Amino acid sequence: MSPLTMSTTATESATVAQVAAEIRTRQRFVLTCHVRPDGDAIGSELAMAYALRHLGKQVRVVNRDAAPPPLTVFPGVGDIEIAPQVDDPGDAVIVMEAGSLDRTGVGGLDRGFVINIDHHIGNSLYGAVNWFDVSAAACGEMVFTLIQELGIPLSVEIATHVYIAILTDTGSFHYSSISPRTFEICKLCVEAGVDPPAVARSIFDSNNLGRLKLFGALLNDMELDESGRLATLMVDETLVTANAGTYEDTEGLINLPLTVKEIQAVVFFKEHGPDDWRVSMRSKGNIDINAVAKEFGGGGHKNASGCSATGRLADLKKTFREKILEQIDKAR
Ligand SMILES: [Mn+2]
Repeated sequence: MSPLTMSTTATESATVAQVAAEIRTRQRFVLTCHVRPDGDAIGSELAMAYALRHLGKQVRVVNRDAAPPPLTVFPGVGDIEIAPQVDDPGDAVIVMEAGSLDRTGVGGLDRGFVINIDHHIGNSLYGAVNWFDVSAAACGEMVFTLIQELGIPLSVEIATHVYIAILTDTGSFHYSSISPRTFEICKLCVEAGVDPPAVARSIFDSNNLGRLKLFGALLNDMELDESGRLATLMVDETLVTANAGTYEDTEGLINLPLTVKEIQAVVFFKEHGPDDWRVSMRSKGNIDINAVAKEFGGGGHKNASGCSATGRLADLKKTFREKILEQIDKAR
């Protein structure tokens, strides 16, 4: 993928005013986010889509993967195009929540004018304009700021998607990335008509029985380190098939062990092929789980991060346990 001409230096973020200026002068937009989108990715995109349409812009939202099923009840989710390729990148492509252009899984974006909006540590600054803020609890916070900068009123649709982005990306207000601003934004969203209990019920209480049973089976096999502070979970094709579930059904499982008071961190291994693993990690408070993910070329946030790793599971478990326990000790 050829890098585009940068209007900012490699380590410097554009300002929200610069991003707003680039948006004002353009008319046709393609919005996208990372593969296997989460609530922040979908919420950020759709809040932005509603905002741009308010300005009379033409907007397409194109993702490689469908939104998580619990989100399908929210406005605009049904209009997202699912495609691996974009033939016409419009006047600008706004990429949200993606550390690199490859992370979108959508081809053809590099031919457009790319505006990169992200709050992850280690964004590769692939855009013509790169706006990043690692202090934002969600990309949705940045989108909110941008919408304000553009002078667009907070409709209930925009507010709903900003709220979804924040609610999901903070792990229901559990992660250390939360700031007073997070609540200021949520307050304005609620004033604009968001119904927090209804949103929470739709997102978190939409389980099916099969998924609950798969959770049960995987939790039954959960391992704890000797000190009882680190939980290890694993899923492979055999386990999924035996429980008549899918890999998508394991979404959210990783957060459950952290509800145990003594457990400080979780590592979850998902098999993607022979000796090929996707590793997701979660931690509490000051424990920097992202430091471990970074060592394996991954990334995310201090309390929620992930990477890929190859090797025998027994070896990987040992390696990750050691590195995570090191971080747990460091945070004390
Ligand atoms: Mn995010």
